[in-house]
Amino acid sequence: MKLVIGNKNYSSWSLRPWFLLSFHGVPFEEVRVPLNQEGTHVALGRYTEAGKVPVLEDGDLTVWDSLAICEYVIA
Ligand SMILES: N[C@@H](CCC(=O)N[C@@H](CS)C(=O)NCC(=O)O)C(=O)O
Repeated sequence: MKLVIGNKNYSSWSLRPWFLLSFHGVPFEEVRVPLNQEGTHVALGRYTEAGKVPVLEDGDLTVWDSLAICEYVIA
C-alpha cells in the first residue's frame, strides 16, 4: 500500500491514516507531497481527482478521505 500525505505537523487529515497504519504495523510506502506550493495541485492530481491528501493506493484501488482510508484499513 502507498499512503500519500502532506505534512504530519500541519495536516491532521494526513496524520490520521498514517497513525493508524503505523500503530498497527501495517506495511506501507509513505509519499509526501508538499502542500501550498506552486506545484502542489499538479502533484496531487497524479494520485487523485479530489486533489487533496491523504490518499491511499492499494493495487488498482484508490481511497481518498482520511476517514474512508481508516475504515478501509480496519475492514
Ligand atoms: N475531509 C478530507 C480533508 C482533506 C484535506 O482537506 N486535505 C488538505 C490538507 S489538510 C489538502 O489536501 N489540501 C491541498 C490543497 O488544498 O491544495 C479528509 O479527511 O481527508
